[in-house]
Amino acid sequence: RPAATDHPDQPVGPVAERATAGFTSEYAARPVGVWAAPGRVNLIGEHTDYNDGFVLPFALPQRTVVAAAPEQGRRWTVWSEQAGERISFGRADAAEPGRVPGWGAYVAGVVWALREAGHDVPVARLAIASDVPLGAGLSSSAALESAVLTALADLGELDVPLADRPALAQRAENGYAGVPCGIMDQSASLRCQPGRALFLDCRTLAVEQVPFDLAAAGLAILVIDSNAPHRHVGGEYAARRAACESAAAALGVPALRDVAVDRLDAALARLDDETVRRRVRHVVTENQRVLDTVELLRAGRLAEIGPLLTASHASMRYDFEITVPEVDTAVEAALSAGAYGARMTGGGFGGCVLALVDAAAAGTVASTVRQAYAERGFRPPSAFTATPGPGAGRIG
Ligand code: GAF
Repeated sequence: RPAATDHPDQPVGPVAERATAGFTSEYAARPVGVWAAPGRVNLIGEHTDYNDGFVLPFALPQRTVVAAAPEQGRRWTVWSEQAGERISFGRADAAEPGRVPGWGAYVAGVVWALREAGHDVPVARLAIASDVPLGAGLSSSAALESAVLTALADLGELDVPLADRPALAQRAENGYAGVPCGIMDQSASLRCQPGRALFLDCRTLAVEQVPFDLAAAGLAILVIDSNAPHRHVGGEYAARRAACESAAAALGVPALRDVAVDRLDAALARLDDETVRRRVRHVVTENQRVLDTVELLRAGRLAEIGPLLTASHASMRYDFEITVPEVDTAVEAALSAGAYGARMTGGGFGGCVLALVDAAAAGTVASTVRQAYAERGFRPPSAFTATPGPGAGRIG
């Protein structure tokens, strides 16, 4: 029976060929199927997901591919091209968070989360290849979780509705790998559609597939990898999350989502810590910027979202304090070269910047950013243009 997530129209690209070839050489057998899940770029709505707020990501064409087949034995075996190694784990390992370390935790975590939810997860052999850049804030871990989840659900014919999958993949990351992320990245990887941005209400998990046809508007999203070295990302992320949660408690609301933007000043007046006030202001105004962006996209006014993107960056820079000099430089240089708007995307402290540009200007904007980097002695950035691709599904 066809899975709900099938995308038979997807071409089997080089990554899929590498996963399949890897499977064949590692296991001396053919996979029974091939599944893929994308990385993501978040158009707007940063650090709003764990505040029960709004996000608007789209799927990248870059994907993580899993070639897989069921296995008679008792251990899951997983080969990763990127890691250059093969690991295996049994039921006991998958029953106890932390027993499988490193990249394998994201695979064992999916088995764990599915089993915890009562599913009879098939034992399998997997081979994984990916062209989602690692550690660039483009959700390589969510792509891995989502690809593995989609593959195992199909292989075992598990009854896991698409709408329930992001929470399972997030649980793998929170509960097994120990990363306190929100639900955005897994939702993007699993639920995005080509040519659309995914408007997600992180409280109700309601989604709207918002038209985002850049090419038709003569526009492009330039993704610039800041190449900034990672700086305490995990600890800072957890600290921002804790500050938001304690502010919500102090304000007597379930989450910062419940602070209305027209009541923001009154709410801020009730908080005595200046840093916490700025954190709250970011989240509340960022939620409103997502809503405003969605309104413009619904009306087909794509270029007009530029100022919202740039305002989002300023909010992350001065209020949430999650940017670094490399990303600020990339944003400023992109704007100086004529971008409609630019902002850091993802959790922060490095990672990528996105710039909304005329399609014909993408090269000029990228070279202006490179030049600004050279002047400041930063490691050269890399850049590519991104079009919204499909979410996770079976591709072979
Ligand atoms: C990371 C997290 F994984 C997401 O859940 C989200 O909080 C994001 O940072 C910030 O918007 O990607």
